[in-house]
Amino acid sequence: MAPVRSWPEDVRARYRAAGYWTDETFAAFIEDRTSRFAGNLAVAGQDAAGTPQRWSYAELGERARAAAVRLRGAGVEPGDRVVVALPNITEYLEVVLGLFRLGALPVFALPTHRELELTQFCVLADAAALVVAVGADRVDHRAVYDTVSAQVADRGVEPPVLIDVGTWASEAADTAEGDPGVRRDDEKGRGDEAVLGVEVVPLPDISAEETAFLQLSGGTTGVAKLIPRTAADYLYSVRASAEICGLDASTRGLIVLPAAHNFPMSSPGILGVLHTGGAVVLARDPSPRTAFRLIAEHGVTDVALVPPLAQAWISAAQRRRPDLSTLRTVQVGGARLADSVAPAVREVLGARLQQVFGMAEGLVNYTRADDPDELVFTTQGRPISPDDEIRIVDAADRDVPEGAEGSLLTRGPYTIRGYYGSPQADADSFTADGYYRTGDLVRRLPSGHLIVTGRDSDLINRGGEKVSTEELEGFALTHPAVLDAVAVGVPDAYLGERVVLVARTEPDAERPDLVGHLRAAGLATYKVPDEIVFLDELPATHVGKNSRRELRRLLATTLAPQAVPQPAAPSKEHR
Ligand code: OOB
Repeated sequence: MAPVRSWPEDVRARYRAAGYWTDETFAAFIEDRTSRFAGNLAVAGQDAAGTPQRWSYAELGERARAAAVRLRGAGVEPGDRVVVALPNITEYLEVVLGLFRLGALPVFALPTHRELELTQFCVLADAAALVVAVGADRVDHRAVYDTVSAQVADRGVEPPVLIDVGTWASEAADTAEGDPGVRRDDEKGRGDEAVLGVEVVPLPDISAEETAFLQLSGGTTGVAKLIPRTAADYLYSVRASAEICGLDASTRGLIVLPAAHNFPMSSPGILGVLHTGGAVVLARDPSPRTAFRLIAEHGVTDVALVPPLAQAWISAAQRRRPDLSTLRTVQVGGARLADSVAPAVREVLGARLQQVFGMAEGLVNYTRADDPDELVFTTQGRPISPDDEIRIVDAADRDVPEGAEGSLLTRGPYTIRGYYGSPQADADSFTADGYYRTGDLVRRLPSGHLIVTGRDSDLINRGGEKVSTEELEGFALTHPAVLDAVAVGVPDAYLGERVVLVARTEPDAERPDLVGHLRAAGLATYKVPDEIVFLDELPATHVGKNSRRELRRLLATTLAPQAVPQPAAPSKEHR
């Protein structure tokens, strides 16, 4: 395993003494919760073939043990890294819990990652296996795997083996006939001792403070980095999140974002629900139609959304008037929710809004249940832990005056001190005394709540004038015809960067006069976009956030003066 810069021993001792860090490993967590809540419903969803599944905690535990045996049969050893790239299907939980049970380390890729990213992850993690679900979607996973294998080999690393969970359900059905005690592992053939449900792999010999899995750095720009998380730090954030968010055995948590992303996994997400004995409801796709059906069918109480999805739900709910009466909390995070959209969560979806500002590297902030609306609508919450250390600094790393905008630095009991085997990334992203440089610009209120005002790099520098993309987007979103808006800086020979606002409207809607709208809002002239581009759809990152990088690329090719307009070029409107 690659070296990792970790917490100093005195800090570890402090986190243990405070009760944040316990000895519980993921394997122990799974064993404990699946027996403690044995009779409760744990999971409802579809398997790779689209067959509905409902598993109790007892069955989930049994499946985790069986998956551990199966994974070991496929050549995965304790300590191995395994890249998991699965959609929100029930096999995802079998695989992840099975890897933890075996003591192997999941590397949480997303189902939309392809050759380029998967090769990067396999090389960075020196992965023993790549897990996909052939047949679960229209992707030719075998062809992707062949390319990844070849590219990984080209880079001098042993290629991963392919593990296809697309066949797991049918193999189990072929050999089990309903009785888990006689299910057999086909790879080993009938007759030997590898009988699933009978053979059990030993509990892994790892401590809770060792790296247990690798998350991907979620920034919408930059090169891939792997984030090493331990059971001690991660399960602390899960327990504390579940408590802050009020989860209990009655929780029905709908997972519409990619299950492997940090937000739906642990804030409080799947792990928070399993911690408290509630049920995880997996949505195969994030459309409002599917989600609304699942909410009514399963009595969903909690869901986590990114802002574009929250807006899609709000506009769909206004049209369709679905039964969302069981919904208690709609969490919105991952990107800045416009203040102007926030009230609609209660008005239209009938649920409490909770803003979540987190990062896979650690720090997570929540608005709290007893916060006044003003804070819930306009801030991104405050940190989970009293021991989350926050610094807000200027370009020279000096603390800014209280309440002023600055770059957010943080360290704490569940924020990493270094990436997985990337000394260069560590030097760039951490201070000498261990603070993580989030890259986010924030302001802090006296209550401790943070307002995300932008990214260090999301300021458009228009001839020396700084334009906050978030601010501009917020104003654009106050126009009723604008469904979504992203402001980006596009290279400009005169200004350095000029401001382009990309707005999404209904496909056949008349183009709104956004320049007039923004001027009327009293926005400084330098912030009024130099160009406005209307698109029916905005390019998205793998987790569904608007992708600024992809937009910049699109704009550079379709809007650059030297570029020949493409047939599918977006419509332009110059001011
Ligand atoms: C979550 O994690 P990542 O790793 O995909 O992205 C982290 C970055 C943050 O540094 C920030 O730039 C942005 O995403 N972000 C937000 C935000 N939540 C995340 N920016 C503004 N407002 C928010 N509410 O995105 C993530 C991880 C755990 C929980 C929630 C989100």
